[in-house]
Amino acid sequence: MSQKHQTLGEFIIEHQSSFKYTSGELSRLINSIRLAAKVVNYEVNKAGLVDILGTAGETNIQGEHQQKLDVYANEKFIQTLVNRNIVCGIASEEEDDFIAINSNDQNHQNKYIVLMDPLDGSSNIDVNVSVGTIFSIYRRVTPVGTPVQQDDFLQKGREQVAAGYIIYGTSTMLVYTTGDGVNGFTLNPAIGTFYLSHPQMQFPESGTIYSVNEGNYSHFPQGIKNYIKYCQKEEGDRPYTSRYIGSLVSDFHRNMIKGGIYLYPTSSKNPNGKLRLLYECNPMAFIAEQAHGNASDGHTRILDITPTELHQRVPFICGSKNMVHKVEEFMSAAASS
Ligand code: AHM
Ligand code: MG
Repeated sequence: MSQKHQTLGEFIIEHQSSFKYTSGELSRLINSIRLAAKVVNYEVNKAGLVDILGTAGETNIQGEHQQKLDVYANEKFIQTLVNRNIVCGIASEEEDDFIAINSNDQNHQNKYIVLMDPLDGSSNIDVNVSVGTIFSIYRRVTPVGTPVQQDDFLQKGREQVAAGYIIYGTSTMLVYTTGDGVNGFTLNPAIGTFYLSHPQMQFPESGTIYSVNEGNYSHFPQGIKNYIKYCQKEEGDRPYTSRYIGSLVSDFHRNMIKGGIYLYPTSSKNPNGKLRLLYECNPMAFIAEQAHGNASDGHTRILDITPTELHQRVPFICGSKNMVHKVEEFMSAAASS
């Protein structure tokens, strides 16, 4: 099939056989995410028109205010996955604990679990800045037909079978990997169809963009401060530029296309970093590695970290390979000085 006008649906069918566990279950799961993405996209895009903006009045487990659209996106993704009877468990940034699906039905044969951040960067919604959905998919490790357990969710990132994000931006895109490269699909809103627009996406090996909340500079570890100073000091052909949207999916997406690095390090305000390992860092790290980029906590590969809890936070440094290595060099130099 010509890639020129290939839809996401066609792409999923065409690539189903290249997936090593090829039962069609993962394809159906990605199709469900595609459907939920379209529903959420519709709602995000009309957010300015209806009175859906603002705080829902609830607080999530991290003590943050939830926007109404966070709640809506969370419900839509969960509903779609549950109604289509496609997964055995779901964990979400917006849910205190994981959800076991059909836990009392021994005939329930679903093997996959999904972890997600249904609407990341949601503090940006009120000001019409791009937000995103992030998802991560694993095969369960406990026996099929039994209720899912915490162990099914606390797997290392390198065990992911698929991961992706949806960016609700100037156009809406779904970008995902099943471990065979990264492909991006753009939604044609007139007909509600995603088309392959960015085949085999790759981070440039090096870049000139660094994305970090520099307002936290004085609280950063010395290695990160030194790296930022290194970026700021223009020398020869090293003209770095700073771009920070404050919406992980958008910053990551731009850096993957143009070449750059995203940093959310530890700080005295956020001693473990801010971003969550299981449904923010791991999926983005998997996508980054599949796109020839890199992701680290400053010392360790993100995908090798052993999770200890569902809402665990880690420092996150992700982007063009050479830039991530440079940060690791600065981190170890600062640690040994
Ligand atoms: P959220 O899950 O509460 O939306 O927080 C995650 C977001 C990321 O998208 C973004 O990169 C980061 O938090 C911005 O944080 P800060 O405002 O501290 O720079
Ligand atoms: Mg988030």
